[in-house]
Amino acid sequence: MPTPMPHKLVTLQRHVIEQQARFPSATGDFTLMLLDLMTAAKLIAREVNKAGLAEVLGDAGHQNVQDELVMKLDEFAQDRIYKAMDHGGHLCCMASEESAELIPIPPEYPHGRYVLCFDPLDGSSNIDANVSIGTIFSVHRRKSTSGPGTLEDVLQVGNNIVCAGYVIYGPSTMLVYSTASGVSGFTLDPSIGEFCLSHEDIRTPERGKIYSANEGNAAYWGEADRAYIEHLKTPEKASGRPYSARYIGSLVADFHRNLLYGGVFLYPADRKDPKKPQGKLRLLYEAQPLAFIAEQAGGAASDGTQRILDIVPRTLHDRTPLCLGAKLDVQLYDDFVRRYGGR
Ligand code: P6P
Repeated sequence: MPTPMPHKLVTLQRHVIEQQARFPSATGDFTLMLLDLMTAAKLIAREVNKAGLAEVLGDAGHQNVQDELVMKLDEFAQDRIYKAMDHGGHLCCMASEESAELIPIPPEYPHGRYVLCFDPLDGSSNIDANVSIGTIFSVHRRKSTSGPGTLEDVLQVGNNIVCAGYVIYGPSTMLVYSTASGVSGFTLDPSIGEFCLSHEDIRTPERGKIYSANEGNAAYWGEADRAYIEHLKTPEKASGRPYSARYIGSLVADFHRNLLYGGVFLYPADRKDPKKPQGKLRLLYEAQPLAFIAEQAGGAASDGTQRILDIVPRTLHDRTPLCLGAKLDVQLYDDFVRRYGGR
């Protein structure tokens, strides 16, 4: 019995090209850049999906049978994205959660109009337990006019994002992205090596029924954070409370479930680690891209006092408190922060 196929089989390539057609002046540069990124995602998916079987777990440094250096999965993901994106002439530079400094394009390759920020494998500490993990990315247009990209090209507000998305490596591999005209989800069909449209125009519910937060950190949160989570746990029929607690500890997995089912994710500033007074999550590689997706799907994202997309990054590795998901739940968090006089 042949595999039933949807009548309207839309691959990611076709979708990206159809998006390009909406911009008559488009050169195809942006499209080719996205297709290069998609290739990297497929290669990472292949390695992640066999992680339990092949020598791709654990620490880097040991040689495999071909005398290749076997890399940890997140180093592998970083390497695959870099090698997919460094030579196409679409980027002027890159920035990664895994790299302390800005990643230049090799001088032998042309420098393009875009900047790529990415977290190559977020949640990779979960891979040994076979928990879903993900790649998160966002794209800006460069601000400088030519040549190698600069920090100024990377440290841009989220409002300037032209494309953002994530790949979730779970029971199936999905790529979810937006070019500021809604959010679409594609599921990888490994038998044909194509991402196929499976979630057209994703809209997230205005009010959720799930909250995702690591309550083990509650002693280190602010009063507003604790009061907000307690509020979501307090029965009140009209607002659908108490919400269900769902926390995987892998941001892409928690976000993706909340995006589809309706929910709010909270990672506040916590006093647990004095080196991270703004909390654990990175502005450029986690908060900004997912805030872009959330807003494009009708949701919201704030740090409790302002939209994530309005925050001006100061350094490559700025961290930020993050409330992300259903619009009314994020607005309610902001109200709690105001009511308690700040985070
Ligand atoms: P905690 C994974 O390390 C990560 O960066 C995100 O994917 C996840 O949401 C968060 O950290 C989990 O952090 O402190 O709850 O373990």
